[in-house]
Amino acid sequence: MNIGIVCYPTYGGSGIVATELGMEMAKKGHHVHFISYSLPARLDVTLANITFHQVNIQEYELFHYQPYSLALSTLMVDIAERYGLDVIHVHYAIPHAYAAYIARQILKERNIDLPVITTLHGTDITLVGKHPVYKSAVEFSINQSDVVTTVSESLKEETYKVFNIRKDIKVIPNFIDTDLFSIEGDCVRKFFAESNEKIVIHVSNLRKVKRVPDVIRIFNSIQQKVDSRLVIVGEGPEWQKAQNLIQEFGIEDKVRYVGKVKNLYSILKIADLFLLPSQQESFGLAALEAMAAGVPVISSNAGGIPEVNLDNFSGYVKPIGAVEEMASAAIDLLSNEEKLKQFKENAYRHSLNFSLENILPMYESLYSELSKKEI
Ligand code: GMT
Repeated sequence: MNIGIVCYPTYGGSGIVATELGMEMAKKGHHVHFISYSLPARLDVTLANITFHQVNIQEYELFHYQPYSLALSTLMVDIAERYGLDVIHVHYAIPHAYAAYIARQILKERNIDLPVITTLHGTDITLVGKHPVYKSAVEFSINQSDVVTTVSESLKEETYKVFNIRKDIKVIPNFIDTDLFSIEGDCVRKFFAESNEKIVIHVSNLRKVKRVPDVIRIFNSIQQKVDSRLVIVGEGPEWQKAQNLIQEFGIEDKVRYVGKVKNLYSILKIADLFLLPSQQESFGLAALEAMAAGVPVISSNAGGIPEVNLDNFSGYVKPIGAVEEMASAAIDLLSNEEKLKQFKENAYRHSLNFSLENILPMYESLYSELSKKEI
């Protein structure tokens, strides 16, 4: 099959899921065409059957905002014609689903049928998509997609609540390549903490929805009771605010900021606990990655997180903003070696439910149904 995948190239979860999905399909012998404004962060272009197509924007002084959707639709049309795409799968509705609708209409005039799958990832519904400036166009393009999927039950419910959707939405949870996370990373542990110290970790794009100041507050309480260090991975606008709090608490020597990392797996492997106190989270891919590395999670109960992190099993799930509750759950877990060992094992075991082998066939059968081709 010839599959088109449209995604954001950044470190955000939607781009990561799209990239991993495309690379797996390529490994199975399908030709996968990635379309984005720059090379997706985790895309390995040295793999066979993968082509990357960059959306090029022509700058013109008349435009205050360059028309990205137009350039994207045009590129989709070109690629569909040139490579005979069987299906196009867009990740994140804005503006990808809208651009796919236009591309499809153009192709129809040329007697080409291009089925469209739209996967909704979270903020394209819960934060950006429902805003009145986008709502009608987002609702329209979701309804025009041949198949719509969400990454959690919670996001599906939210989509029906926010928009007038006339289609069945299919839930296909996010997945991970569990083999990647099974590598040993203990050798780097000594660069992050003393042997008697526990390592607490947070990985995100440090945006407001992640409640990064809560991460610092929770850790501040933890380090008063448990010898520990905090490792922060990622880049984003809330880092400055977090730094101010770190200084205010006087815990600079206990917090290590590493920015974006290539080898996330090996850093996750050295951690004892993952913090995800988000305001909104349709799924929480970062938590799942931690669990696959055998790291329990203390999280909020936002959106789809409770479908990933099981309360009192793979970690603890507390109300959004309940910093002290999260801190005492963390202290309890980190102070009890037996329990911590059990929760690490539970986290890993539960992550296997979201393995590539379990989830990929769901996408494969969608592609096959829509293109009327055997996979
Ligand atoms: O906000 C982010 O973390 C990035 C965002 C994205 O679209 O890239 O993540 C969303 O999609 C991820 C992959 O499906 C989910 O794991 C995240 O929970 C979701 N983020 C939010 O809903 C805030």
